[in-house]
Amino acid sequence: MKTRVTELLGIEYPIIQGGMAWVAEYHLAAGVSEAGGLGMIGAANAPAEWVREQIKEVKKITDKPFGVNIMLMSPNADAVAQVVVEEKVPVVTTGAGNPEKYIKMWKEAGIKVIPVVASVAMAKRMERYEVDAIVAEGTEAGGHIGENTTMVLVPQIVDAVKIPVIAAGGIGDGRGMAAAFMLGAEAVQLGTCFVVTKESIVHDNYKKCIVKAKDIDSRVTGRTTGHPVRALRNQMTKEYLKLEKEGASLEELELLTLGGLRKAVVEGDVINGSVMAGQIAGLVKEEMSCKEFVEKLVTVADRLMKGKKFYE
Ligand code: TUI
Repeated sequence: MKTRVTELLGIEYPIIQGGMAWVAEYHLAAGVSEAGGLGMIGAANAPAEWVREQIKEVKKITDKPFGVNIMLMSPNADAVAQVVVEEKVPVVTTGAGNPEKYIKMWKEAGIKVIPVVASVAMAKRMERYEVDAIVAEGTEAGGHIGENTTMVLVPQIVDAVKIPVIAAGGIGDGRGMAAAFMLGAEAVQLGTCFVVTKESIVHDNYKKCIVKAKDIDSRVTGRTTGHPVRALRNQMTKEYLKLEKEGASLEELELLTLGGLRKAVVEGDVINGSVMAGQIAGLVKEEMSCKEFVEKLVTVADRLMKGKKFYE
């Protein structure tokens, strides 16, 4: 399974872990990197010094490559952008915005830069800034999302740019991985499946919610505010969507979601908290180690890409 992405990043398998807020801390990142993929620390809204500590902890556990995901809407994005340079992080992915102002600095520091995008226009723009690869994230993904599905976004971005494309959103097993490769992707990024791994430190209630989820259990809040976010349906999404329908103010809506992800991940309050997950949650049935999961993913994808049947 060698592709331009495995070559670029120096990883065994073309699999990247999503930079999920509160979830993607050093235990998970090290677990995925040790399994042969690219583990990520999700900086989200965290202070830069927290990110620095996480980087140091990953390096204690593994010598393999890893990365940091920078959420560009964070008030700490500028400071985190500096920390990844100081700590010589091998790979940076970005989300929820345009990373242009940092790219030159990161490239000069030898960092591989991989923005997550949700449109062809943004992918082309990033290519002009000489980024190393692009993650094309479909609306099936959890958390902050764009409009296009992975099925339509990936081939259009593959045709629009020359740099490698990594598919994300709705990928949950070897079939999804093989399908993404058929669309022209050279790697996949997964989030939801890695939430339910042994190395993931999320509250057990959060893992149980994903394992119990059915295909129709995800909701998108915040379409009216311009910040659509996908999470599993619960009391919070129900109230949020009701308020949104009633034309509630941004302040009222924010009050409902403030700290919601932390509440669910750390405290296990999966009723009032925000249980962000992708549409593929319905496919996730058991907790595995990162190594078990990655190996199963690769084994099935490899068989399918060699023309063998899934069920043989
Ligand atoms: O970033 C994500 N997913 C996220 S970030 C996050 S933290 C958060 N929590 C609550 C509310 C909002 C954020 C949770 N999940 N995925 C990557 C991603 N990036 N999806 C879409 C985009 C994106 C959107 C617009 C990338 C670029 C972009 O460009 C806009 C521009 O500036 O032109």
